[in-house]
Amino acid sequence: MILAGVLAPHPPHLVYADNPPQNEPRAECGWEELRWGYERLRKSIARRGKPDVLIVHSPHWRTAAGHHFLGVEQFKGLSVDPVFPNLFRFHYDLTVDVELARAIHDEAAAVGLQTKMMTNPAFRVDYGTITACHLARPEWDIPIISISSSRAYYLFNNEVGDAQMVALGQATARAVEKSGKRAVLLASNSLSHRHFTVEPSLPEDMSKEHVYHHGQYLWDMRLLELMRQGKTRELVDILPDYTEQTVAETKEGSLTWLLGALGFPTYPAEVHAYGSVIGTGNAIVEWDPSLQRGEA
Ligand code: 2X7
Ligand code: FE2
Repeated sequence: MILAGVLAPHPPHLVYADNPPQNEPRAECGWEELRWGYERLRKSIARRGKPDVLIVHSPHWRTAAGHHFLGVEQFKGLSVDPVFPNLFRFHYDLTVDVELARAIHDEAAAVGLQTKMMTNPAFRVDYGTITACHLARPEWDIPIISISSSRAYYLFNNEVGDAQMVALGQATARAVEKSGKRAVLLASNSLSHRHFTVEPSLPEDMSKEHVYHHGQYLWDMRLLELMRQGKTRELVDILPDYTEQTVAETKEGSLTWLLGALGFPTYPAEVHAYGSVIGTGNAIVEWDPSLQRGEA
């Protein structure tokens, strides 16, 4: 079953400011609202017991053709953010639930999506995967599945991209149900994405952090309000325009995948936090499917 669905943004700044032993750079503080939001998320999920697997869709593993899945049981290495190598140099050692990854792959292929298992053991796992998984569960004590972002939005258009991601989400949900495992789904994308092009000399200087543009802030609030009201079909209807107007990271498809997997929730989502990182909009939002099932 899907234990929780989460919009789990991945600015490396949040890991940097948390100072985990795996990350080389050290920070004084920073982006507390978002980091405390992740704390609230972790507590909320913990109340439902230990998940069996985290399934993440990442905007920073970009594959030229189709949807790819990590397909090796263990990955160990150093992940460096190419734009912020001063903030994120993270030593990871993670396990993958290859059996369930393959089951999602097969469900997706069966409905005509182009798919591939990634079986190169020397592959370097991207920071969108690592950051979202780390912030959702810093213990790294359960296996993960990572799904790449295809180029459908760019090669065709936002509507085609969203349609593919709904199908991929539905395939993910079918495979999870058949497996009997308790999965947490992480859509690793930020929201609005116009941002500053110059970093302050002290990256965690919060006197320099703010929303980049009021127009894109209003768009983010509109989206979050629809989530809070359980109007996710309406949300997906306006998503192509939202993505265009705010240069949003929803163009990588993670949020649409999540809503497809959750079957377009009509129950309210819990917004644990909203905050800006170098001007981008980031929200930590949780859907608890037991509300739909009437268990809560
Ligand atoms: O990848 C990101 C992001 N999505 C948002 C903010 C800052 C950095 O990296
Ligand atoms: Fe990003």
